[in-house]
Parts: sequence; structure tokens; C-alpha cells
Amino acid sequence: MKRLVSASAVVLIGLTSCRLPAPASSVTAILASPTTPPTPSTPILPTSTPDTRPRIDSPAWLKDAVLYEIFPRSFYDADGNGIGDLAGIAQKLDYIQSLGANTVWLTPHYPSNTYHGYAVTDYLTVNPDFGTLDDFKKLAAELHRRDMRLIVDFVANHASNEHPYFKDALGNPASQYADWFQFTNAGHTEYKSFYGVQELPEWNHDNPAVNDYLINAGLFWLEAGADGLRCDYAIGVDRDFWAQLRASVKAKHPDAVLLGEVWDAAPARLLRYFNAGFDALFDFPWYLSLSSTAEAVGKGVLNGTALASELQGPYRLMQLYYPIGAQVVRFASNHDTNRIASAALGDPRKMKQAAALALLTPGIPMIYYGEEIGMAGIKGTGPIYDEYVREPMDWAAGETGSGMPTWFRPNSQFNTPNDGISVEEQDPLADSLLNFYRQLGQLRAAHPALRSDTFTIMEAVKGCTTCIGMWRWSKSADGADNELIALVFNFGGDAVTVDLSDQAIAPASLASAQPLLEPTSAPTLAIPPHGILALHWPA
Ligand SMILES: [Ca+2]
Ligand SMILES: [Ca+2]
Ligand SMILES: [Ca+2]
Repeated sequence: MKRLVSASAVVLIGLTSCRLPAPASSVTAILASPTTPPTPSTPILPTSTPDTRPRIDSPAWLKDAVLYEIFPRSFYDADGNGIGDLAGIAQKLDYIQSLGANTVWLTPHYPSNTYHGYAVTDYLTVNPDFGTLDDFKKLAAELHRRDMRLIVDFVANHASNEHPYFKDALGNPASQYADWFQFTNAGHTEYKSFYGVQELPEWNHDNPAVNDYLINAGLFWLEAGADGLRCDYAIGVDRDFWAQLRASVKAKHPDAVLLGEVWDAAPARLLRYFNAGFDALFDFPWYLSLSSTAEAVGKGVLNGTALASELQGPYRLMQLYYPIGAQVVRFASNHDTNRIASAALGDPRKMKQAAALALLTPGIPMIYYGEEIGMAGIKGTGPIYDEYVREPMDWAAGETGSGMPTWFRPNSQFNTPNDGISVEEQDPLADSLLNFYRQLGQLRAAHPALRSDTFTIMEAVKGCTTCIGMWRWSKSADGADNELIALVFNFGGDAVTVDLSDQAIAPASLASAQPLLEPTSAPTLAIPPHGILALHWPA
């Protein structure tokens, strides 16, 4: 394995000293100030100094990935037994592609004694609720035929209490698996488990046989067609294990992605896991700034209870702190958080901001299934818990008919018939949230600047204290892809008119700009409450 440079080698440097390319001449012309005409030697974009950060060789395809997270039980039920399945996912790939997504992340597809699947009883086959190994291979093949990718969940911190090795070892110190778990008493009847949940006994990673077993399981799924492993609760497993996993995976599958869940607000924590060998991590510092906590409603930058500038830091970390080539996955919700529609208090303007932040700003976007139609959901406090944020995908207005999973149907569920939240209701409406997501996906695909890693965060947005703003740009040798984009998000409840004339990159002439999100309107610097300014200057 390639040994990555330690955290101590990374020094946080000022924004203006980060590596940014010199602009192409055609972009220079666009950016030229009418009062300070550029000469060929005038740097319009910030000047650069050598970037001394370590480098991660993450697979090239990851840079253009748009993830779609699926909780299989709730997505699409192909055989009509009320439970979503792999064959159902394979039937809905046109839909997933319509969002601009090209990479599916499945939460655990393994046999399990829990509905959520994170208690894995067999690491080497498919949950019969979801289909067969053959169905898995067919899904992977169909994704690959479409130039799409598949990431599977990889649960290395804990097994299930129904896993045969654990059953053999429980209460049996003579078991050949006695040293595979973390028993805490002489009789091996008590053990360390994930957050004390008895169904989730923790693996003993001090035992090399455990590590070999789990790594072989990961390789098994890569050989069966997966393109990456989403590593659950990475923070609960020794970093040496992840380094060993990386070495084993990359030796056989150099293009496979290792994506880690390091749920922590502290960037230093993420850096340690990048250095342990992850290609990508979910950007929890960004998510926690946006929404405050997984359980919060109406909080965070999105809801104006935190300063807009809190969101600046996570972007700057990408340029200044994490290794070169390290990727962050930007998400507004996942299967462990309140759904973003509920966290945004049902305000469609905020839902659109969250969508545009995920899909248009630097980072790899992720859409959590159902987010694109504004499905609501707040984690329960008992007796029902996270099922509320994993409700069946609302395909149909009446929540009946082909494909609708029905496994979860309590009276207390959040998404109900004829509530405007369904694919059927939103598909024909031009201004629906669903079609807004599709528009964002198309924009991202059409504009290289929205996929480029060249960007700069505005120090401040003149005229708006509740805004964050950024410039994104792209260049190509022949100039065809040269483009500059300005994105400003107003998280405040007042309309504002911003001034982009004193930025490091600007002044840019508004007259030559084109609106990205409202192609029929004239360019303007006015942003409505909870609104988005998106302008581009094509080459
Ligand atoms: Ca089914
Ligand atoms: Ca652990
Ligand atoms: Ca509905």
C-alpha cells in the first residue's frame, strides 16, 4: 500500500496561497475589469504557491460520480411481496439516471436479522428478501452497461448476534471463534457491541483472522461486480485495518473506491482516515454545518440559526487540508438523519437550496432516495425509530400499484397518499422539486466547471451577510470548456442584491453573464429570500 504522509506534514495555509491555475486568455477576457485592463502578466485569479499536501490516488471515475443512496427494502418491489428488491432497482435505472446520478450506493444487501441490514449474518450472499447473488450480478451488469457504478455497504465494525461464528462463540470460550469477538467476561456471555446494541457484537480486529475474513468478503463483492465499498462506522475500526483493506483492494481492483463513514465534525478526524487509505469520505463537517445534527429540525445554516460563513470552512478544507485527490461526498440527508425536507421545515426554497448545494458546489454529490421528491421524515423516539426516515419510496400518488413497497405502513408514517409527494405527482410538473433535481443533474453534466476542482470561496459576499458565494471555473487546452460560474446562496429571509465586483476573481461584467437556473430571465444580482444566484460566463 502507498503510505500516505502523516497529518503533521499538513500545514493550514492561507486561501490566497492555495494552488490555482492561471486563467486561460478567453476567461481572462471575461473577467477583465473595465477600469483595470489586464496585461498578459496580470493574474486575475489568485496566485499560487507549491502545494505540499500528500496525494491520494483516488479512481478517476469518482470525480464525476453522482451518488444515489438506496435503502433496498424501501425502493422498488419487483415481485410484489411488499419489499423492495434488487430486481426492482434494476427496473428503475432510467429514473435514477434522469436525476443525473450515475452511481448507486446500496445500504446492506446481506442476510440480516434486522430490517436495516447492518446486523450481517452472512457476508457472502444476498438477503433473500432482496433476491439472489445472480440478481446482484445482473444489477451490476446492467449498471455497467449504462456506464454507471455500484457501491455496496461494508460493515466491518460489527457482526450480527445471529452470525454463525458469533453464535458458536457466545458462552463458549472453547469455540474456534472465541477470539473473533470482544467478550468481556470469563464465560463469554458478555461482549462489546455497537453502542451497546446486543444484536451488533463488535469484531475483534486484533485477530488477523478476523481482518482476513472481512477483507475477503469485501473482495468477494468487488469480484461480483461492485465498484466500491462504503465502509460503515469506519471510526469504530482501527485505522490499520483500513490501510490493510486498501492494500488488498487496490492490488486487485485499482479502480475500486473506498468510501468511509467518519461521522465527525472535526476535520482532523477526517484527515486521519484519509491518511489511513480512504479515497473519499462523507463530508460530515459540511452536513453538520448545514443542518446542525442528524436529529435537528429547523436548525443550521440552512435555517439561519448558524452563520452562513460556517459553510465556508468545509470547502476550504478540500483545497488546503485534505490530501490532493481526496474526495468528499456532499449530502443533505442519509438513512441515519432526518430527511432534509423535514429539517428544512417543509420549505421548498430551502429544499432547493440544499439540492443545489449538494449538486452544484465542489464535492461529489449524493442524493438520498426520495429526497428528490421532498419525502418527509423525522427519526422516531420509540417504539419506531429510523424507519421514519427510510419509508417506502413514493412512486404513486395513491401509494399503491406496481413497485410500491408496503413493508412499512404505520398510521404515523410521514408520507401519505395524495400529498403532492410522489414521482407520479411531480413528474409532469415543470416546477416540481423532482424536476429541479433533474435540472441540477443536467447542469452538472453539461458544465465542466461544475465538476472541476478549481474553485474559490468568496471571503464575503458584498451586500449580503446571510450569503455564501463561490467561483467555479474550468479550462481546457483548446478553450472549448473554458467557463466561469458564480454561485451565491442566500440563507436569509430577506431579498438581497449582491455586488460581485470586488472579489479576487472579479470584476466580471454582468452583461456577459447568463443565468444557469432560469435560462429565460436576464442576468441579475438580486437573490430572493432563501434563494440561489447561479451565473455563468461561457468561453
Ligand atoms: Ca420484493
Ligand atoms: Ca469497533
Ligand atoms: Ca405521497
